[in-house]
Amino acid sequence: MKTVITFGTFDVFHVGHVNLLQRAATYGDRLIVGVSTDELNFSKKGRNPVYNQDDRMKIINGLRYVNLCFEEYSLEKKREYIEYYGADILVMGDDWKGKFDYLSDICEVVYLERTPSVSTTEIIEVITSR
Ligand code: C2G
Repeated sequence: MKTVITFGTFDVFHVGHVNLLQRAATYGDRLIVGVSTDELNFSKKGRNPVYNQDDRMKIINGLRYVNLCFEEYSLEKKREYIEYYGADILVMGDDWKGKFDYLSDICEVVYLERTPSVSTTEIIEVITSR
């Protein structure tokens, strides 16, 4: 059985997130998703997500091609998470291209093309400008 793992904030869940998760799931038999905590997101982006981590986890957990999700507390803990969940493949969007190649000693690392023209930041801009 092959386990796929991916990570993300998935704030203001949109079609780019769905496309990524759906394609990630096709790389194995089960898909595990690490969802960034609010605190991790604040430290990365300097703002809180629009949806809090419990709601973001609930949304990801509700997708039929996601088997399990957990809170990602630190970007530096990827190796631990991959080993803990026994993941065979790490899938990330290509905005992270090359960034996780150092993990290829313990799993296959795959970068998928991002869905063009959709992002949480843009959605927030559109809504706030109305
Ligand atoms: N994504 C995509 N197409 C978009 C927007 C996002 O394919 N138009 C993908 C990203 O490449 C990522 C996933 O959806 O693989 C989640 O995106 P974000 O929530 O923006 O993830 P990020 O904040 O980059 O967190 O440890 C890594 C981080 O947790 C990733």
